[in-house]
Amino acid sequence: MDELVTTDKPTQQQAEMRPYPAAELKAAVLAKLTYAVGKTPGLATPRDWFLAVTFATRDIIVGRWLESLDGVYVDGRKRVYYLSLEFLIGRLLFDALTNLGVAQPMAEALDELGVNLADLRKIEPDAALGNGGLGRLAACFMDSMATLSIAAHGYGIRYDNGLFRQIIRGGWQQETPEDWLVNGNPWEFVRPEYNYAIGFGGWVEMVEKDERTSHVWHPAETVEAVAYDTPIIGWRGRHVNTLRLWSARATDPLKLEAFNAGDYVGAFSEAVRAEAISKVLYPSDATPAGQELRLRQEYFFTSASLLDLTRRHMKQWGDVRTLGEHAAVQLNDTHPAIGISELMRILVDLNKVEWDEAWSITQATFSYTNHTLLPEALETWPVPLMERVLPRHMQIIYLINAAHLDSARRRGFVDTAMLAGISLIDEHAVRRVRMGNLAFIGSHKINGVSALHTDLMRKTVFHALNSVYPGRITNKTNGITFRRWLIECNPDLADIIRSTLGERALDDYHALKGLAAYADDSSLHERVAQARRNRKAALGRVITDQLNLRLDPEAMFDVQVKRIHEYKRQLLNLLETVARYNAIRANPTIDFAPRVKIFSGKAAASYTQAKLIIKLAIDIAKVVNSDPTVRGLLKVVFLPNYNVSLAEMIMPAADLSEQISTAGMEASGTGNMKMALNGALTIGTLDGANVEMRDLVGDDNIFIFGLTAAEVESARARGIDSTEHIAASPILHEVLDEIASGVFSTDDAGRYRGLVDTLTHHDYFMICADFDAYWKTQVKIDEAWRDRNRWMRSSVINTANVGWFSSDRTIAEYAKEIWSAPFVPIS
Ligand code: 26Q
Repeated sequence: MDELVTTDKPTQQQAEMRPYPAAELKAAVLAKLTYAVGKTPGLATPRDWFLAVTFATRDIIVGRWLESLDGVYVDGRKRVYYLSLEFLIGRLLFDALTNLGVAQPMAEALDELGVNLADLRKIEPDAALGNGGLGRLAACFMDSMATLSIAAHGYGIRYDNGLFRQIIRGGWQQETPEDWLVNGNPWEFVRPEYNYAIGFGGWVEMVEKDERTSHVWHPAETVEAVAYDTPIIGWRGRHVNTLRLWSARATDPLKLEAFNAGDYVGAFSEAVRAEAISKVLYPSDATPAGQELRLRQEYFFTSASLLDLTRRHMKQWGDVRTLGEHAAVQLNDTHPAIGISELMRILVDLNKVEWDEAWSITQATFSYTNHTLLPEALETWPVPLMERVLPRHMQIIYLINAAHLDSARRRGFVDTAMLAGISLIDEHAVRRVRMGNLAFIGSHKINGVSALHTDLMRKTVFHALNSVYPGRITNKTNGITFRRWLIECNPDLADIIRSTLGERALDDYHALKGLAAYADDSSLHERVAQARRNRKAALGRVITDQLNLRLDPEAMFDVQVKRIHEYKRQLLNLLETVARYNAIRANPTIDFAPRVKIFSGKAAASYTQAKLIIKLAIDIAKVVNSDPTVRGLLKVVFLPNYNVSLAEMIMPAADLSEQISTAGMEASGTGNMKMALNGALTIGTLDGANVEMRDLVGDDNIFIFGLTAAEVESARARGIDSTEHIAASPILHEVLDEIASGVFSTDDAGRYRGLVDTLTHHDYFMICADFDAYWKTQVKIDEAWRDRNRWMRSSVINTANVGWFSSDRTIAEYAKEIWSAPFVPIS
């Protein structure tokens, strides 16, 4: 059992949820329909009902929210601030109902009104304020922080347009805007009283007074940040936190002079520029955008958040110098790293704190999570851009850097190349500010998101900084919230767990382990198999609706869903798909298990190669699915517009989970955890959290293949020509020849020639090197699938043993080892 870490433990432990009988909920929904929506039941559209139910649910939450806010203020417990440019939350209604424990009575109440809750659930748009793993992690963390009664605040941007909607035209991805706010957002509360003027550009004035030099920044432009709050309720409704998202508003919405002079467009142009800051989420995942607007977004939300949290601190404690004792600020990657220099500005320029003391406060307050080692995703900003947009911050960064390099030299680090490596400024070509180094030196702890990734952080990007500041890097392996990724998305499996292990197993992730005792229980197998069949049938209906394709629910569902990226190697899976297709056609008696290969994921709009991979998946699907000689042994599906809601359909329907990134490149992965929890077996490389997963479930219950991270490194050092691998593998050879020669692209035979050429001569992601091992492992999986008992045993062990991947465990570790913040374990 976890323990409270500090003595200032929450004293205001909130009361248990009281039961909400269906009759009471029915009356509440009808009242909301009348007075908040303004409709009678006879005239209400499904959306009206959705709003009425949401408002009624929100009322229950708000009561508990205000109590939580009060409780935190009264007991003065340390607050945690999670700064993230992305929160990929998805839908909230069913999540809230589940956490409040009222999903069942609400469904009954609605039944009596002739309304179906499952249908209403689908009306809510997905809040897709994130790209992928990093944004979804922030959402899972918000759930776990509320669940553990941590006094946490999430801070981010209220984008008018979240991640684009992916549509497929002629097999190609096209992006269309996702306007999730068009019909309003019933969950949010606008707080016009919390607004901050955020400055950009201008100049810095030096003022000498009383033998003290101070600096006054005169921004050329200011944009107002306005707060919108969403309550985030934890499991069993014990505690409610706030997600505060900032929206940009022009300080001066209209230039009246220009308007009066007839320049109607020009009169609004400054407002348009200001408000562009919260218009749209950058749709790139690990590929830097590098534009000025991105920097403006980063500074906008970071500055607003720090001004807001220092205001709150001053109100409660009255002394800015104690900030680090009462507040922990977690930087979700480097996107809010400009906050290091912003807090220094707030302390030194605005509150007249001495530099050295301000630096200690800053380091005590901040900590930083790194989510990727890909060199192209490590943020750096050109110095000239920083000087223009944030002139005072650039000065502060130079001062921090000078002190940092001085102290390193004093401690004996005198090697010039080493000092160049730890500097905040990259001096190659155009000078650039390294945001990772800034986040590192301004934080007391830096963490990676899986054991392997943290180890590689120490050995590669942060090797030099780690020797100057040993012990600062720590590992916090990612987790997922079991509320959304088990209880809500797989109610049948949750029921099996509840009836087998008791309600406790849904509270305490350790208790899930008890399921392992039933790993050979044939009646449990039968129930688990039935639950899976139900989820596969449900996903099958979605696929039939969208793609007009019928699937056999008895076939193995082989799933790879995630952002499309070369390092994630959807291409390796596609090569295997073609090899399987060839084998089935060549051998009429082959005893492959019937399989459905399911792909889903978005490509960054500008990532040509990723878009070509989507096209290839769809081209292959077309050929395979229409070939009668395949005899139902193989189907290929690309499901468009992957998002949180679609993931909730897919995760519990997976039999096989594909986690096949080039070793050393996937920081953690979290989809791997979602599928294993729901009983899928994993085929994967020793990468990210797959390594911990193997340790948890054991070698017999996971299929590991391929080069290790160390082997990838040495293979790359030797050179990466694949000619030998291809020559040694007739299967791979045939597949590549077919793809290159246009077997899957008869309308444009040369479409994939370049792609195959890259695989042959510049195979940076080691697809050819790993192909044979992958193929052999897939054949082993066909054998394992035929032994139903063995497969079900492994499936049950997967569910039982991955309890450790609960984000409650991850957050408890952050609270103890990074934030020193108190929390209450839930059981
Ligand atoms: C950087 C600069 C400019 C513009 C955009 C970016 C940018 C945007 C998004 C850089 C990185 C990201 C996203 C990274 C991400 O999602 N990483 C994933 O984080 C997960 C949670 O820790 C891990 O499980 C995944 O392995 C990791 O890929």
